[in-house]
Order: sequence, then C-alpha cells, then structure tokens
Amino acid sequence: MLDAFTKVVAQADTRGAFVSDSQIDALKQVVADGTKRLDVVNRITASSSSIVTDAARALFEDQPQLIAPGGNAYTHRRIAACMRDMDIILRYVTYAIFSGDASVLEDRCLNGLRETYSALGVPGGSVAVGIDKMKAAAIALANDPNGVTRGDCSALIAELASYFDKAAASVG
Ligand code: PEB
Repeated sequence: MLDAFTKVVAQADTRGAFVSDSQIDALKQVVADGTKRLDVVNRITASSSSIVTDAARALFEDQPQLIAPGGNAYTHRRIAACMRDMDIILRYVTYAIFSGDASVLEDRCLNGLRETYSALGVPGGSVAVGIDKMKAAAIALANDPNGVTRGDCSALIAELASYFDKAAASVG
C-alpha cells in the first residue's frame, strides 16, 4: 500500500535515481491541494451511507431482475451483501483519494474481485453500474461549492473519477 509520496520513492528507488524535479513539482501540487483533498474525503465519508443506499436503489430500479426471484440480489441477505460490497468499494475509493494513490484500492479491494464475482454468479456489469452511480453522487458532493472556499478542484475531481472508473473497469 503506497501513497503519493511513497509511490515516488518506490519508483525512484527502482531506477536507482534521486527524486526528480518533475516528481517534486507533482508532489508540491499534492501538498498545495491537501486541504481540498481532505474536504473531498470528509464530504464523501460523511454521506457514505446515503451514497450507497441511493445508488443501490437506483440500480435495482434500472435492473429489477436483480431483486426478482433468481436475481443475484434476491432476498434480503443478498441485498445486504450487495450494499455491503458497494460500501466497501466506496470506502476504498475514499482511502485512495485520501492517500493520492490507487494502490490501496487495487491491492486490498479490486485484486481478485472479478474472479470472486464470477464464482458467486454476481453480475459484474451490474456492480459496475452501481459504482458509476456512486461516482456521480460522490463527484456532485465533492464539487459542491456551498460551504467551502471556492477554488479549482478539477484535478482532484478527475483523480476521484479515475478511482471509480478503475473499480468499475475491474468488475465490469
Ligand atoms: C466481495 N462479495 C460477496 C462475497 C465477497 C464479496 C467475498 C462472498 C462472501 C459474502 O457473501 O460475504 N468482500 C466483497 C468485497 C471485498 C470483500 C468487495 C473487498 C475487500 O472482502 N449482487 C447483485 C448486485 C451486486 C451484488 C449487482 C452491487 O446482484 C453483490 C451489488 N456480493 C453481492 C451479493 C453477494 C456478494 C458476495 C448479492 C452474495 C452472493 C451469494 O451469497 O449468493
């Protein structure tokens, strides 16, 4: 598990090189955007349960066969497992945006998830749709200008989007 800084160190060490100017510049930006980054983590964390519930509800509205007899989310036990999975994925996305690196998400959540889902008969494409709905809600929250000093958050939002996209692509 790496963060933006340890990633640079690991990459430099692999090359047997000192940290480069361009790497230092990129990390300066990470430091400069630190407060915004924490605001994003804080907002998503505070609303995580509604992000998950709303996304699951919208997914089941779009794909009612999931909760019909024979569907992979049929019965409360499976609905609960489904919402728990979405909660886990969102939690790892917040860890990734917090640390500025995808490795925690990749190594501890997405690694082997496609195989797990195929063994369980969980439709990965539907999970990807659920992730996409969480992405839209999380980005709307992170981008909400109310209650915060306004600034350019485009790089952070693009980074946040990339973690959701990585999660969706790994199961879809
Ligand atoms: C991954 N999900 C399920 C299981 C595991 C995971 C390991 C099997 C064990 C269990 O049921 O608890 N666990 C989960 C995860 C991590 C982890 C992401 C990462 C660290 O440790 N079914 C649907 C929807 C979708 C869904 C499309 C969006 O129809 C999910 C939600 N996952 C789902 C369901 C089950 C499951 C298990 C329904 C239960 C399947 C079953 O028992 O038949």
